[in-house]
Amino acid sequence: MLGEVGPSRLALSAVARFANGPVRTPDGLHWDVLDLYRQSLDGLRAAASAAPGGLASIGIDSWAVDYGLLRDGRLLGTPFHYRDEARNAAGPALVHERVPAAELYARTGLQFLPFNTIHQLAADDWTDLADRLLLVPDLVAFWLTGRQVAERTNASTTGLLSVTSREWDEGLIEAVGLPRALFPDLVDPGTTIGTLLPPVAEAVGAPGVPVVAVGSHDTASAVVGAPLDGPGAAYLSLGTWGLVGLEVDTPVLTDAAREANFTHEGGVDGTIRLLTNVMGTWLLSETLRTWGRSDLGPLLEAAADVTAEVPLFDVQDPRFVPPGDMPARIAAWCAEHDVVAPVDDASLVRSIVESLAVAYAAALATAGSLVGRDVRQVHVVGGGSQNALLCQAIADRAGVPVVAGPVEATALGNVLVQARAAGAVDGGLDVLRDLVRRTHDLRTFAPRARSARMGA
Ligand code: LFR
Repeated sequence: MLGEVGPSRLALSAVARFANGPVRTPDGLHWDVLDLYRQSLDGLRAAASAAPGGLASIGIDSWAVDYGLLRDGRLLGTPFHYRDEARNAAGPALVHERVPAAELYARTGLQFLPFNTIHQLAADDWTDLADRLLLVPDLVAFWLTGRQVAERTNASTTGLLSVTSREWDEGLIEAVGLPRALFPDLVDPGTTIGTLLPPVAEAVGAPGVPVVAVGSHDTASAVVGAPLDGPGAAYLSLGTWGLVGLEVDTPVLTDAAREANFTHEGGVDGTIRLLTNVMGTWLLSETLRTWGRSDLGPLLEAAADVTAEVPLFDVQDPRFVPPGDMPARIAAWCAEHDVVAPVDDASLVRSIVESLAVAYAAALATAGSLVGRDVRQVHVVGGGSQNALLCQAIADRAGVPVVAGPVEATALGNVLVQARAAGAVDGGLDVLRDLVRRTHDLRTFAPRARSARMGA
């Protein structure tokens, strides 16, 4: 994405896009990280040639928790995908026998997810071979600049960062038996990581361009790009996952927060995202993949016309996390719970949409009660904000307006942090969000009474 930013200007253009899917080999589920890097270089070349005055800087973000292990600067094997079933089954118990879950929460504030980096590392028998661990955006930054750092927002998803000091929790690293030297120096968003290595600069046609740390966890950048105004504005960053929560200044390390599985992810400018991971559009995309279809639009249209009640199922059931046949898994869930399964494709899609909306509404209510805030509206950002049927269902089920957009909140948050580091904009998150609001069309979905739904 190429961004242009000024005091009253914020524009993005997509110069390249590529698919990034899991690859299964006999030893497990992986990311094709070399293809990701090659595609990134192609994208950077396209961006450099499309930028009128050349590139001012480059910022990298990706999903969280996954990492490459290196020795002497060389990648050891192909990074695992956090949806790998075997590692997720093995890792948590190995950690919990050394450090109880409640202590982990008190130290790191991280919600329990089987794929938190700390759990993955416990199930990874190559950590002894490595002298460095880099999370995915940090790995790409290393290949671009030769500098090894850990960007702090993403580091907060490892389960090894202290929620209070925001430094590596050395006691915890030792308790789980990992070498301290694996973990590089932390940097905050806005810091220059380095400049493109000369051969890279030549390959992409961008000599001397700096790589600047941004909220390298995609959700951190998405929430910068979410035009929240005021404490009553919640967010739902809706892509593969639905990340639902509130931005807070201080941790809420209560039993209630732990039991509700609310996390404390590090945000830009020292903010904290008190949120929980809910299933996202993964259910829809895996359903489409199972059906051999690529276009969700017609299915959503058909789903919108369904007037009969559709079954509601628990989208948080762990069976839906690995890639696979979601229609069959939903049918199995319904059979086990004495619920009549959706009768056709349109009803199945409607059932997914309504079940997701119920889960988001519940998470919004919990977020409000944990912080003691009245949630007045929810900002839905990311690809899922284009799904009008889902946005309306969320408004209806949560009983608050949904403000949908921007679709590219993550890329906007990324370029805004770079632009601020370069001096093109000046101010706190409120100023950055105000610029988003002034430059992007947002669509509001007002909640409807129950009688107005389901075509009644
Ligand atoms: C969203 C996201 C979530 C994280 C999950 C796994 O893309 O980054 O925030 O929990 O992916 O990394």
